[in-house]
Amino acid sequence: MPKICRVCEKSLSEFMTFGEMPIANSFVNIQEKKNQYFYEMLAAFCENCFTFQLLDVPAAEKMFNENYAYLASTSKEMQAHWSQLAETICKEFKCSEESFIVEIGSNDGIFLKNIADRQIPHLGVDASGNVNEIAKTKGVSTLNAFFNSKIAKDIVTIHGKADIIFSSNTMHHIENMNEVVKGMNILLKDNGTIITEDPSLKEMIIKNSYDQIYAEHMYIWSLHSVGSLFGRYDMEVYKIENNNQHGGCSRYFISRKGNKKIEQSVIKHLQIEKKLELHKLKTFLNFKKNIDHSKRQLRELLLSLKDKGKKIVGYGAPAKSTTILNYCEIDSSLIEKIFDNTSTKIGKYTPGKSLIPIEHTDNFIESQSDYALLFAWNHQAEILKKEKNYKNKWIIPIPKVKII
Ligand code: JHZ
Ligand code: ZN
Repeated sequence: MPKICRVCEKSLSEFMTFGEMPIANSFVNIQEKKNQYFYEMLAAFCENCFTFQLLDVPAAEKMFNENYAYLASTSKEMQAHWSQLAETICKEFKCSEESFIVEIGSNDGIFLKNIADRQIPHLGVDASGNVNEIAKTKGVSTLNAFFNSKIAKDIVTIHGKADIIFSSNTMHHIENMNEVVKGMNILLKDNGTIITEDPSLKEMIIKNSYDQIYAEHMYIWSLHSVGSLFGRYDMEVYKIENNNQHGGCSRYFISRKGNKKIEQSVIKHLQIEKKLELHKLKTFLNFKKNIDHSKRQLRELLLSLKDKGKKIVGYGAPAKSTTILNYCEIDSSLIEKIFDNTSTKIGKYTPGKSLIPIEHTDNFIESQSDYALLFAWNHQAEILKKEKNYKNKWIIPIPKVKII
């Protein structure tokens, strides 16, 4: 039976298995170690609408619930990033007390806090109750729900339509994206703007950052595929911006068709994607080869260091580390512990077969390791600055396995 694309319902081309995977953000405690949920992580590409996606993924409630481990505000750099964007959006779209901004996937309020501080009417919708509660403490109004067309109608009834629908690092987490875009279509004013930001397929292919792929990241979007998705609802991308967050993200500005002039950035970006052949299956077959190569290199390096009696720890336990650890078959015999500053992860173990204990980053220096594998490679500058007293070696896993 061919598998069907979630966006356009045509047949998918499966190009790779990562093997058995746990849910990336489901860090486990001692009692949960033996009773984990696994699924086979299979990657596929749709040659019709150009969407990169995973095949079967765990039910949304298994991934986004009261125990959701990722707190966006753990990084100062991320706080600055969203505060700057809020300022830009407020200026560019002349937001005022008359405006209404809705965020889908508002996490701990890292973005909407900046909107709330300006007294602009807003609403954050997030499926994970624990992060909603944190957002509320920052003065952010939130709704604990999975966004869909029903929720969109309810919001319109209570608050009216939105001038801006914002969504960062969320569009790649939601299985039924047609339902989300239907909801956006209901919620958006005729001249409103949708702004979404997600890890970019272009950057993932260039950097070989396969660790962006895990169940929660069931899509990695490109301008080609975002265009296909919103095109189904008579909307189009009129502007695109790129930044280095999370290893390389694209920010899409979307309006109803013909409402805004298509900017040069869109035309240029489409050309770059075509040059990289992001619309062709052969690119993903080649990606698979590069991923296999990276696994071999990382394992060989860790095994040879262990042979020499070196002590190796990890730094950062991002969701991304679940893919690297499980796909590269790394456990606590190779990496003793991982240091991370997230309260919801400390004292737990990395999920799946890796089961590496996580400790607070305050204990990093005194652990006296010879090598620290930087799983949070996208925060390299911030972390190396913070840990300037660490005098030994770092192993950087992405884009190429290297020691610095
Ligand atoms: P970080 C998350 O990905 C999950 P992750 C999610 N699926 C998503 O889409 C993206 O974000 C947006 C730690 N750390 O940001 C904190 C330190 O310990 O790369 C985090 O556990 N010290 C929602 O999980 C991890 O590293 C530090 O100084 O891949 C980084 O996770 C810093 C800066 C981070 O996101
Ligand atoms: Zn498709």
